[in-house]
Amino acid sequence: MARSSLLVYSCVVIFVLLLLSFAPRQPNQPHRRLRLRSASDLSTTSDRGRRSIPFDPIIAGIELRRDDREWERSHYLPDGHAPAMEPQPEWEGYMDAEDYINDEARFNVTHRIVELFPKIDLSPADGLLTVDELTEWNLRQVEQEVMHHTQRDMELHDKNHDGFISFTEYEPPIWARRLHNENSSDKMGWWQEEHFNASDVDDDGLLNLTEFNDFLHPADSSNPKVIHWLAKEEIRERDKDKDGKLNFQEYFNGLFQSIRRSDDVHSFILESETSTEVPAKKLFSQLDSDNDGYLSKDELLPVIGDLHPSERYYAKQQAEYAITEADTDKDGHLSMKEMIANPYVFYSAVYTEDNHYDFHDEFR
Ligand SMILES: *[C@@H]1O[C@H](CO)[C@@H](O)[C@H](O)[C@H]1NC(C)=O
Ligand SMILES: *[C@@H]1O[C@H](CO)[C@@H](O)[C@H](O)[C@H]1NC(C)=O
Ligand SMILES: *[C@@H]1O[C@H](CO)[C@@H](O)[C@H](O)[C@H]1NC(C)=O
Ligand SMILES: *[C@@H]1O[C@H](CO)[C@@H](O)[C@H](O)[C@H]1NC(C)=O
Ligand SMILES: [Ca+2]
Ligand SMILES: [Ca+2]
Ligand SMILES: [Ca+2]
Repeated sequence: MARSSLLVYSCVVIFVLLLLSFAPRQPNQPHRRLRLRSASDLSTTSDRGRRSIPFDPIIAGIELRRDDREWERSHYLPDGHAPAMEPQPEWEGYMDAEDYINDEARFNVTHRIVELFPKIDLSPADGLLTVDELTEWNLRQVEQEVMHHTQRDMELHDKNHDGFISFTEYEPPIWARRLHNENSSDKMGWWQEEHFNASDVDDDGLLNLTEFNDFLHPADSSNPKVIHWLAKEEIRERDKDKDGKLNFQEYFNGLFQSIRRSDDVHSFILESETSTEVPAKKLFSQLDSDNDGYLSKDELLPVIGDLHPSERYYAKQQAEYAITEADTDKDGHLSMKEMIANPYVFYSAVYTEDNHYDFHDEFR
């Protein structure tokens, strides 16, 4: 029985393959379809360290609404504003939304670029976009997205629904709880009380939305206590002899390699120097401002942004990428004309050809 159905199946497959191979091929006429980022694109950084930041607030809004529906389905919200619990088909919303942005009568990327351009072209409003203007735009888009996720995380952790998170309310993620329970001497400091206290900018023992966002994303915080806490964490993780500061070996084994990966610092470490020891010593002596041969917490502050890339870092990376791709006349700026001619640098699209879906994401 199983064998005969396998035989029938194989025949069907062969028949279909034959049909396909004889089907007349369309001359290369790729069809382009705008795509939404997947839910995992929204919260994670890709392998190559690029975060995909939405360019168009309309698309970002559609993605968040879709993402919210999935989130509501997977988390029970105990109080009155819990969403409808009946199961909904997977494609609901998602297909609608992708169809919407691909309906050229309703969503025309040329019109969108014309509409968004003056909102980006702000300093100065001269008809050209600089890296800085695009970076600021990207940063605003991603900050709204991050804050939206923080808001939802807050609903989960805020057990008594007073709009604040107390330390006892906060439950660290499972992987962190496992690490905290181990009584090893280099216990991870993340999600512990010191991290919480650093995020509590007004010391009232509770985190509001802004403070909770800083707690979840310390590298993006403008609260100096959080940045100092990050610097202290860096020392604690690498301070093998437990003297509270880093000697050259402690700095060289690990910390320096992490800094080196950052583009900004890399440019000032001369490429011609082949040995890593030389640039490592150079950076060490630059950071060691009191020349005592050790790096203190305060002396690490200048490189905290390189150790923990912030959203601004990714926003700038994406702005530079867009300019490289779309700056046709190579003057280092983007005109509206250049953007209209290269819309898929800003709008992710999938190319379909001969029924093969060729995945093509501009921001990966
Ligand atoms: C979008 O609008 C422009 C200008 O009105 C028009 O020329 C173009 O054909 C439209 N694009 C699409 C894909 O419909
Ligand atoms: C924790 O400490 C206890 C007692 O000091 C010891 O028996 C145990 O092995 C330790 N556990 C870990 C994971 O190090
Ligand atoms: C955090 O702050 C509270 C007071 O708000 C204090 O009681 C507690 O000891 C602090 N914890 C740490 C680890 O600093
Ligand atoms: C949270 O509290 C801080 C400090 O009091 C304040 O600056 C911030 O605006 C507050 N955020 C919100 C969302 O209320
Ligand atoms: Ca507070
Ligand atoms: Ca020093
Ligand atoms: Ca240009």
